[in-house]
Amino acid sequence: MLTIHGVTRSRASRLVWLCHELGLAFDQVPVIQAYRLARPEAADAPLNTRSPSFLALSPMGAIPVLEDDGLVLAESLAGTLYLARRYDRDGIGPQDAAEDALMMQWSFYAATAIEPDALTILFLHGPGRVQSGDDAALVANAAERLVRPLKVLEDHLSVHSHLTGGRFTVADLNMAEILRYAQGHGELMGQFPAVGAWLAGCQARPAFQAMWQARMAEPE
Ligand SMILES: N[C@@H](CCC(=O)N[C@@H](CS)C(=O)NCC(=O)O)C(=O)O
Repeated sequence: MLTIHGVTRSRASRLVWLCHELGLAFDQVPVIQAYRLARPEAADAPLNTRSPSFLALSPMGAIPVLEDDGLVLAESLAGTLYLARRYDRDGIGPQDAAEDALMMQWSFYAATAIEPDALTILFLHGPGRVQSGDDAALVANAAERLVRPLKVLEDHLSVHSHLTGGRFTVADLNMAEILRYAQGHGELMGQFPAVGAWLAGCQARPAFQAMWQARMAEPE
């Protein structure tokens, strides 16, 4: 049995979505981010990323952690790429080494060229958030830096239905979950209609919806 350590309101969403795509049953241990707790070290604090028992499993001290038959993976994208390869269904995983490389390429591009600035937008640009001048400048810089990778995606998705292989794969899932962080920036995303249409298609999938329902059911 697979175990996902981490609440769904975290990067664990990637693993939860993929397990639904692949039809995989999993246990979920609701480890929460320490920064969301007032006193994560308190004896009565819920299991969190600073809890000794969690740190014993993963010294990196972040969620999600995926466990499968003794294998422990503490990077979300290592987890999704592993699951797609090991338990492929409907070609969500790679069919050969070249596809494998392309799926890694898009996933690493998402994590390096997009995720840091997209997270800035998620944390500082949310609806109803009062923005100080400093925050507004950080968001503007992040949005400006995202134009280049989003243009790369826009050009690609204007001529391809998906990132690779002409079908929905783990590369689309990894990219979509990372791009979601910037989705609240309508002015930025509105410049890239092909990206918007592709993202809407990813998020319309029943497996995404199942993950989203679980995520919304968790306390904020
Ligand atoms: N690169 C890591 C990042 C993991 C990460 O930063 N996770 C956040 C939650 S989404 C976390 O656990 N933060 C709490 C903490 O660092 O204590 C991955 O993709 O798995």
